[in-house]
Amino acid sequence: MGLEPVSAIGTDTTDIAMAVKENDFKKCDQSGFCKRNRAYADRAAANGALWTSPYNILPESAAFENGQFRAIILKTTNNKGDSVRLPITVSFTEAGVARVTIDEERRQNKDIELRHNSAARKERYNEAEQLVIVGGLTLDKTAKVVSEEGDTSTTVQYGLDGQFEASIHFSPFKVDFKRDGATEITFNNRGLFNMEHWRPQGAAAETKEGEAAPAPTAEEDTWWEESFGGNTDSKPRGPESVGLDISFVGYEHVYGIPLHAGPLSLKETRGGDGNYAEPYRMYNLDVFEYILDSPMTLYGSIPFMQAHRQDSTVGVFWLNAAETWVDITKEKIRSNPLALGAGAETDTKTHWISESGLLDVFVFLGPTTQDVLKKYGELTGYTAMPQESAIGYHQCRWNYVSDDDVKDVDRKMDKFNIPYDVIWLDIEYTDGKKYFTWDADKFIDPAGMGKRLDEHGRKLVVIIDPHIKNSDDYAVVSQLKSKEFGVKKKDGGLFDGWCWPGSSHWIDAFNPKAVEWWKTLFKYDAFKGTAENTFIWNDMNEPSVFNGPETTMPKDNLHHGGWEHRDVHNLNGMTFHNATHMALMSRKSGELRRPFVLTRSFFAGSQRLGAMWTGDNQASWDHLAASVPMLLSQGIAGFPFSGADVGGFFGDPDKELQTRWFQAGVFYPFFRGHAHIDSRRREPYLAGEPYTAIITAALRLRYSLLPAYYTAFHRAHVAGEPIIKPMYYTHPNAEGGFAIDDQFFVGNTGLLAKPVQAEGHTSVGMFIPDHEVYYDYFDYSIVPTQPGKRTHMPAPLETIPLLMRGGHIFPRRDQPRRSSQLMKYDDYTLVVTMPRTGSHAEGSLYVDDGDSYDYEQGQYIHQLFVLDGDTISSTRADGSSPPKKAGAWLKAMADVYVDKIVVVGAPSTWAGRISVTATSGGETWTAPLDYTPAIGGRAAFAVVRHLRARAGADWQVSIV
Ligand code: NBV
Repeated sequence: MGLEPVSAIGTDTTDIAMAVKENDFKKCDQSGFCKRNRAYADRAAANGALWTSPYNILPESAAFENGQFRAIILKTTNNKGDSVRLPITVSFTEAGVARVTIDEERRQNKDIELRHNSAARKERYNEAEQLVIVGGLTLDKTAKVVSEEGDTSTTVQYGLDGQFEASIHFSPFKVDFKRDGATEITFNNRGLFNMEHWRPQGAAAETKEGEAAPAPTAEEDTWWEESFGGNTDSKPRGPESVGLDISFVGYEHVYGIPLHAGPLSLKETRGGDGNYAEPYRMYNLDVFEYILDSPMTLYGSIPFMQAHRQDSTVGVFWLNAAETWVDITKEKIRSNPLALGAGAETDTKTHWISESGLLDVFVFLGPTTQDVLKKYGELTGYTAMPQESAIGYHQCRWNYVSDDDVKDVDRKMDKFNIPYDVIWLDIEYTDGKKYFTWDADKFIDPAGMGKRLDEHGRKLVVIIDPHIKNSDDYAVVSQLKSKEFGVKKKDGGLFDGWCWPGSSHWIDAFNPKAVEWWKTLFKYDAFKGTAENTFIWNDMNEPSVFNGPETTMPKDNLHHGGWEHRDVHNLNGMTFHNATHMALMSRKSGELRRPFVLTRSFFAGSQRLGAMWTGDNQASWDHLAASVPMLLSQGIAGFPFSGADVGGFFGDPDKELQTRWFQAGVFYPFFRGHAHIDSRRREPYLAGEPYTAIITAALRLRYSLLPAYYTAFHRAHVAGEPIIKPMYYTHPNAEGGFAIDDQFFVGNTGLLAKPVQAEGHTSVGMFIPDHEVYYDYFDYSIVPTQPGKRTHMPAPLETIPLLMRGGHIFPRRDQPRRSSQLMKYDDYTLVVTMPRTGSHAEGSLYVDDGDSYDYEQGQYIHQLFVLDGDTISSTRADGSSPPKKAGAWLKAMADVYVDKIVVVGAPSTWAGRISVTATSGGETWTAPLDYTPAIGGRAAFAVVRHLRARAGADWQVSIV
């Protein structure tokens, strides 16, 4: 960009941005394979009982051994009885997960030779597992066949105590998955299983020798070639889609398959009042200015779905990286006597359709949402423990224009006492969009800038995109070319397309050697000006290609191993994110630090690599409201480290919107303010009073809750728990909450938040899921509640509706400071909330150095806090012993205390007590206690001060 003024930059880029609109993206009937499979479903429905699926298991091929059922499915392809052989494997894992994999047998027949002399691979894509699955595949050797009905079916019992069963029916092929004898999930019950087998071009019609083949039918005209928006996709392998109906028996709600801008509880997609008319689409695309309440695809996808009814959650994970569509319909059924519970009168029927690849589906039978998430995480990995700073506030805009600008923002945030941890640089920091370079006129001393930030524990994130400028004076591109690390065209030549830098090439991060090369570019001495406190932002990795079909890469492009882009598209973003993640791990030998990499595009497994955000939203109230269900959806799809641009990317939020957005953003797991280059500056200190003060108070709330957030991240890291949790997750039997997606609990703190998401609103109706007592977070008043009903909560602009559920304990750090790093060794406060009945409350604290992997060697503090009657205790949470040798961080933590305990709803028997007795490691001491009786609607509370109980030690406090 050189010396161009900011406004000029803005005009250029916005023009490009505005050019893309909804109609530039495919609907199902503009995507050949989707249309064909939907039509197949329509034909099946129209034929009703007369419809027979042409897929049958060959009884003599069926065998069960060592936790796996194997057989051949015969697909009858025409009325002459010709058939195709499809090997099926149903695997049962030790964790009680079933996996159904169906491939197509390769035929050594020149008829199926590829039409083009294409370099594309001939198998169905079968490498998604290598990139996505990291564990959980050990087979359950105790799984056993419990009934074999001659030639008709095999039933396998598996899972803990043989709780689960899979009944595999042969003719037609169908599988019923059962828990405790009741069918929860069925495959191919509606007969929509469809594997478009390989065939020679022109093979559709039965022609006699010498006769010309008839013109293709409407169904066939997209088999070998397909055009959309002026782009033609050649299909060297012809039709090869895979479709399957998956029904959730007795389940009214389904969730997951992000990223879509719609409600958490997914809608029906076959038209009708309030429903969508299009299936949910998963094909990672740069859909800027996206529309809300839509099944349209966005930047990332996780083909993982859960179904929920009272007290039961089950799930499926569709491991396929090609373009995928999912139709959803719901059908009222007779009451199912075995499947009791609200919502059990409805079946949710889904129809999954992918363009290519294997059929590969994992089935989780619950019964809790957490069981499903834990097992999904064992397979695809859990959220990486973040850099501690990464869960603080991030200040971003497109663009901070110079190093002086960065330093100025940094200074002003301090001047206004506004905490933040990370400042970001968007694409304009580079020399002409050549990543790994700096615009030397504007960023005169990047290293000095980084150093200045480091002085108060702050970090810098710079953007690195996957498009590499095709220019003569750029070493990165010459290396990419000479080493052949770029994505290729269908003819094997290097692919070039158009993106920010103009003509560009794309790194093929599927290629392990390209990843090795990518790593070299991030070394401190290669990417000059970066340092330990520099982290990375990966944008545009869907990939976004301005002149490509649907703003992405042609599907017939080729990747490492000869796979077509069509096969791997949805994995593309993750492979790039992975390359950058690996690169940050190897910037300097001997330095092993946790990377922080934000990605826009993602797939199942991306949670292992960093954070995501919801892309280019708008500065409008409806986009603020849309962010909450989107992030809840990410959380229950195993990728909770997620956020939305606070303030909205496009446009200028008014001050009320900006303030409310911050009040919501403080709860986002990834919390970043960001703005388009054409928008007005909107750093929090510019808002003016009272807004700046209100935003600052919100930010302080986040910072005081960082210990609770970090603890929640640890739960995500070890068990796949969401960071912010929807009602159906925390209250699986509270039916009224199953579709609620505008409020959430934070981790296991019992904090229930419902940020204001509408203009001019000064109150909210908060859904109360249970009989527990709820206290207002800020004034300790007992909120009058009725379970299953909404409670009216006043919420003037300066207020965030936030409740504390009785029975919890959560850690805070109350000393306001400028960054999380400056709080590293601050003392803790514990907040204890007395339950409605009894006097038991629980919570925990997990903390480590927030930067290294030393926690894997026991360098962490993890304490469980319990209130029982008049005693509060802290004990090591996981039963392990502390490490023999404390490292520097753990040593420093020896002087960090739980110094204050606030007990909200303290019993009146504590009135008049003025001290507590603390014991730890044989020592006993006392600390002062203040008891404040209840008054009006406010609960009584007690505060223990100057407790000086070591955060990392076991102790007991008795209020006697
Ligand atoms: O790099 C510029 C922007 C970035 O600010 C935004 O966050 C990304 O989602 N980027 C998209 C490219 C173009 C946006 C119109």
